[in-house]
Amino acid sequence: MLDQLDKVVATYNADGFVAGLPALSLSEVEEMRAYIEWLEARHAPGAGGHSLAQFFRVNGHVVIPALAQAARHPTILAAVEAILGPNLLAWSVELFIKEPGSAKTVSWHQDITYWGMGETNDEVTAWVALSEVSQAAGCMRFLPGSHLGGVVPHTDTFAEDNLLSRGQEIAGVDEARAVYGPLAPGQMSLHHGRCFHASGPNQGTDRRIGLAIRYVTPAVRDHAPGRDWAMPVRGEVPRGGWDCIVGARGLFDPADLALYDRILMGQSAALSAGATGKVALYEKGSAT
Ligand SMILES: O=C(O)CCC(=O)C(=O)O
Repeated sequence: MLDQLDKVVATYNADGFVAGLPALSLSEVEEMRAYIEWLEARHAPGAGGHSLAQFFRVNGHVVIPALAQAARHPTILAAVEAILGPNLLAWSVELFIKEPGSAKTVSWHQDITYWGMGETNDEVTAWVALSEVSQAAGCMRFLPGSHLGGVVPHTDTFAEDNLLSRGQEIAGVDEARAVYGPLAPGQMSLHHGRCFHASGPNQGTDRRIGLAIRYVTPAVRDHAPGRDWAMPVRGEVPRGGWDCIVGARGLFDPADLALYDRILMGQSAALSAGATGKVALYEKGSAT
């Protein structure tokens, strides 16, 4: 196992991503998917002035216990710890869902551009497949080695079929060098916040469901301005820097809903910085 993790770290350091790693068992996938679909059937309006769709895309772990729990999964944490070290916090838990036949895509981007964390290496996203995430289903593709440079300019497009908050995109990516990262249900990829990545439409017959968990270390806050919130999941709880949260206490708990508002308000300035239009995803009442 340790030997395998060494290889994972070496690939991640060289390429900025690694795909096809085991994360959840098939029964865990089934349980999580069934729960997500139960929420969609019963709780689509959401709570506290936020739609379920917004909770799914932004900080779901603050109000939905199963998403907070997923960020503590030992198999995922073992791989993330091999990359980031023993002290880990979950900054965000999100779902990226593409319905079968949907034209939704994700343009080429670097995650960290608008996170208000500078260009840190102390973060990684674990993206876990909760369905078959093949090339036809619109899996992610990555540009190997692109994390080794800095953050490059992004242009807001606000394109309707773009799943990103402002449809931001990097121009002129050499797509011929891109590598697809297909995943079987329960597998995950890990990617660096500066690694260029994108994904195409879902041309399959099933939903494409991905659970993206963004991990950071205490060190991220040493040089970042303002304040920010994260949920310690392994190792020491930071004594400063981060505003530490425990994660959802119950589904849409009133205290968590109030915290959700504070976090969204606190983070939205960075997440919407420099936008050429309204970034609805980070506004209360977003139907996203
Ligand atoms: O789900 C996708 O296709 C893209 C997800 C993504 O950009 C991310 O997790 O950083």
